[in-house]
Amino acid sequence: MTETNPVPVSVIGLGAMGSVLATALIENGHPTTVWNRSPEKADPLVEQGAARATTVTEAVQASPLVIVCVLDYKAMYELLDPLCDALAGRVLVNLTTGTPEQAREAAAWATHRTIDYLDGAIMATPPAIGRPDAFLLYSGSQSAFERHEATLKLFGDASTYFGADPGLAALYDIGLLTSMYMSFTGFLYGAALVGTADVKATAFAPYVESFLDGVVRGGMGQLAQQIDEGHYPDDASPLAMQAAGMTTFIKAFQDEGIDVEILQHIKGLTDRTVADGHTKAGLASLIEQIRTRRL
Ligand code: FVH
Repeated sequence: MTETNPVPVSVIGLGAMGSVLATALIENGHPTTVWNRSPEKADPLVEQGAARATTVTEAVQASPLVIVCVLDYKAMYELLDPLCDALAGRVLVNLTTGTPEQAREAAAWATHRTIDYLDGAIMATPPAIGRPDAFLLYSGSQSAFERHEATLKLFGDASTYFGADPGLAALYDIGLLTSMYMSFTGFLYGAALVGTADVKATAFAPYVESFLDGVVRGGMGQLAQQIDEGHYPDDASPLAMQAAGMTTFIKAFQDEGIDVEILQHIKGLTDRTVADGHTKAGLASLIEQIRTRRL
């Protein structure tokens, strides 16, 4: 997608991610100014056509749209807090990973300084940036998103704006990544178990893929509906039955000398949910225990 008059953009932070973001902008005709703490990381981008800023202030002043993608929020504030006058009136898109609370604090920090703040979360690895399936999540200033949507979609066409609460992008980010970590970790546990009989992980993986595709993907909608309604009807696989099954799973892992901590945790959630009376409900009812803070 090439715009008629591509907006000038400044990219601050040229690590693995910031560099590919800058490349996507340069390749799509945006006048792009770059700055990085270690200046040599700007060299390849300058060769591609970017303008080098020698100071962060110079980078900010070069464009109405400023994108920051650094290691963490501490680094972001170290760089930008001293530059509030230069940032005032510009759009700041922060693609640094953070918590929802950090995003909300940053939005308040920005609003106080008349900076138009959009928070973003990148759901892609650097090589995937710009691919049609890549997506980023945005929340915060709606006007900033709408004004720069075409530019921001250069990074990932499937990108989505979630609304004015600046913490939403980070919430979705962490929710999605948690789902990913737990899915992959589940596979690792399964692979460790079948591996005790010399079954290769590559032989096991297609069964897991098919099982996840069918049972897990197929059941997600029903789980979600029950969670939203806060109503957990009798299930064909009632929790009381599942709790007994989990005891068997744990024994199978213990027999092979494999770590059972995660399974025991899930069993604990299940037992407490059953004790709360959800004996005939399905897995969705575990959310009541998951929501309960345990110190
Ligand atoms: N890479 C990825 O797969 C993930 C995908 C999802 C989103 N993350 C987040 O993106 C942020 C940046 O990640 P990155 O991959 O670019 O990280 P690095 O290559 O390690 O580059 C870090 C940049 O941050 C600069 N930096 C660090 N501390 C400071 C500081 N105190 N002052 C100024 N800049 C700082 C660093 O500069 P330098 O070390 O090159 O001088 C890099 O430019 C991150 O939030 C991921 O969670 C990426």
